[in-house]
Amino acid sequence: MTIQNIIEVSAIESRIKEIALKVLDSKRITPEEGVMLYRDAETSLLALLADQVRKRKVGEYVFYNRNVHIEPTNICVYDCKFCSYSHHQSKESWELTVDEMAKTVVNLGDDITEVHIVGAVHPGRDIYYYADLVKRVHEARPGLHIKAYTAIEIEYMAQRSGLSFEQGLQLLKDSGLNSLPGGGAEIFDDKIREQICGKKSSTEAWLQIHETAHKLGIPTNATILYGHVEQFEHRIHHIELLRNLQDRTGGFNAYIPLKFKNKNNEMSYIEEVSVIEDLRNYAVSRIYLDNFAHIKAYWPMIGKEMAALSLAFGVDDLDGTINDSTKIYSLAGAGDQNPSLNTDEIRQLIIKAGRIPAERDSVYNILREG
Ligand code: V47
Ligand code: SF4
Repeated sequence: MTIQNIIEVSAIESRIKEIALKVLDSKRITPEEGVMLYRDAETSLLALLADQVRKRKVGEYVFYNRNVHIEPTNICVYDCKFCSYSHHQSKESWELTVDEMAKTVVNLGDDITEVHIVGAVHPGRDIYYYADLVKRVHEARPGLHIKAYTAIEIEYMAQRSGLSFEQGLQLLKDSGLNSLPGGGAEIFDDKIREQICGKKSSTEAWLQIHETAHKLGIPTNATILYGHVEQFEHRIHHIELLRNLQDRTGGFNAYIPLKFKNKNNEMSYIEEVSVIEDLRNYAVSRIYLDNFAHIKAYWPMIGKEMAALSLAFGVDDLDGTINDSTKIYSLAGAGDQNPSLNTDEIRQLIIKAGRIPAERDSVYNILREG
């Protein structure tokens, strides 16, 4: 090592130390500092800092809920390069009828508290179709929380029906919709977005739909699709926009990093990032998003072992006990091909990690502790 190298290394170490002290002192870090953490911080330090932030937010609780996923169709007007799910890739088209979906809900066990409805963007369906679906689900099980439709689906259905985002969201809310999932955010940098999903909604539209939802009293989640062609700067830019919006509205419940999976899609030539990178990404997200209450690990995507590990890197929420209907990830090569964990298995996983299981409803009220 040259003297120049030694001076540079020690300058980086002292900057990282300054950032760490800021985090421990509950101070907000800047985008530049976020990038430095991604690039230069030791993994053990990231774990320690993320754990501190997590403790301040939720203590020792790890949340889970009882939910099911319904995917209405895989027929899509878009053709995102990372997608293994739409009919363009799977070469098989399918769509469920409203009757079929309502029947699924009628047959659910009494313990299920949430239904998550997300699918592809069907060219033939307008907002009245989707409002009717929500209404039928609500009528079938009035107590069930309906988390439905990504901003991408909402943009298309509202525009197709000649409604503004606000009018469309209000119609869905009046029909029984309770919250929006976080999908479709992908990556907010315009150039990378153009590269991986050029035709679909812009960053601006995604943020506008979530801001409008918050204004109407509809809470939402946020995601990122990471681990493909983006750089650390793009991930920070993404969470910076989310942090700014959350400062204005407070309407986000949880942030869910989604790791790019490379099977059966047009981006299969890209190698998936390592599990260490996944853990580092959870940690930096937890540290950076100081105004988000929850960081969620989507275990059907990363597998049960990784989900357990993620709890040491800032994660406090394991998505619910999902039935086997989630095709978005199994088709893209996710570890758990039949993603189902019963509540006892989830609770055991949390207890083994030294934390307190907390069954929650969809807005994080605790229904059962321990
Ligand atoms: O937006 C698609 C992602 C998302 C791939 O809000 C892929 O609680 C990885 O948003 N590799 C939809 N990811 C799912 C989603 C979600 C999931 C769980 C919980 C919540 C919530 C929301 O799935 C898409 C896209 O980013 N996705 N293909 C792939 N190959
Ligand atoms: Fe369609 Fe969603 Fe797949 Fe894009 S990611 S092609 S919008 S189903």
